[in-house]
Amino acid sequence: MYTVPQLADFSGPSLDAAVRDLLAALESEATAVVGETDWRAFRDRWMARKNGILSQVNDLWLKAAPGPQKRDVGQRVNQLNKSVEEAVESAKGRASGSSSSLASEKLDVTLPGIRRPLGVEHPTIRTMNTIVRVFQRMGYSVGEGPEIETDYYNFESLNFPPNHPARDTQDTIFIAGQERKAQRDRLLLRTHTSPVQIHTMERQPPPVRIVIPGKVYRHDTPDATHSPVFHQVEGLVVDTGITFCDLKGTLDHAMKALFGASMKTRFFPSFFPFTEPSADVAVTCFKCGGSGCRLCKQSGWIELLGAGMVDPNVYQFVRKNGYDPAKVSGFAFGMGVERIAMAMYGIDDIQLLYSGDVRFLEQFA
Ligand code: FA5
Repeated sequence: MYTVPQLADFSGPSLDAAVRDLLAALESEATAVVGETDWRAFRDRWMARKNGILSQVNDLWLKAAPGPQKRDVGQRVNQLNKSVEEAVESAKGRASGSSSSLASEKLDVTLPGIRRPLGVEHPTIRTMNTIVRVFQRMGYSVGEGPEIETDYYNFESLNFPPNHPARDTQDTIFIAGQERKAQRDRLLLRTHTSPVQIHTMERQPPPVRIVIPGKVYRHDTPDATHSPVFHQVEGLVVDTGITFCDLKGTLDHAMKALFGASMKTRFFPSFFPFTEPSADVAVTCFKCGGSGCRLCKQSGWIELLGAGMVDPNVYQFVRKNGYDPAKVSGFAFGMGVERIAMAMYGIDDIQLLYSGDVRFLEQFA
């Protein structure tokens, strides 16, 4: 490793030899620099104010030179300063792999580019958006609500009193460790989008015309038409003089807008605590055309949604906000989005929608 020598004499040949040795050391150390860390060490070894090689040259050669030789030594030392600066600068370019190494690279503009595959909407989300658009065209607004709900919004305010047997049809996941809370404040994963009916009526007085898409959770065993996590689109209309005819006409129009003018709908009597009367709405089975198969459980019909006239008891929970059952009436419905996607695209197993199999999903691109 090079060290700056003390000069025995300051004659021209002796200075020439010393300068030659120093420049040789500079060149070989500069070529050994490969990375950022190397370069820093190289720079400091040669240029550090305290004890760097240049500062030693200054002390041992320039300051030590006798008066008559000072001028000659000074010129050589200036030259050395420049050489070191240049060597450090060009080593920097190589160490960072930047400009100088890029300059030596060639760009072949004829090579094919990197093609990034474009994603598309999942068929479930696409169906949900299609349903929402059908209702937007009828003048509905669009809302949202939380997936984690309190017992009050998911059940109690929808007229499912504590311990009511109808709660069993919508068992779900409850957040643990809430025993100390009053039952109505306990948190759970919502089993349907209907709690957003109450949130909406708390936020705005009648008239209301809204659809609410979202994800819901149930303790349901997976099979060809059931999943423990699925999507619904809720609808709520409240105004003066709304009747069951409005409900039937609206849903029949929506089903025809989704499936085509020849699609038949059927209203079966049903029960929901928050609607009276209530109905399950089904469409002709798209697989067997109505003759009966495994998918429709031999009934010829696929149930797509629940609906009914808002039960006057529900208005009691939002009465302060202008919902007087003597003055207003309304209807509500909740559609299973996956079931509608299945009917729209002829998918005979709901589980395919959650499998994440690209070969399946690509068909909807
Ligand atoms: C309800 O969830 C009511 N909240 C619907 C409602 C809203 C009625 C407003 C009256 C007024 P139901 O449990 O039937 O109802 O579910 C509605 C739809 O969700 C069903 O018709 C079906 O299409 C779909 N669905 C229900 N359970 C599942 C499941 N496990 N997997 C996939 N889809 C389901």
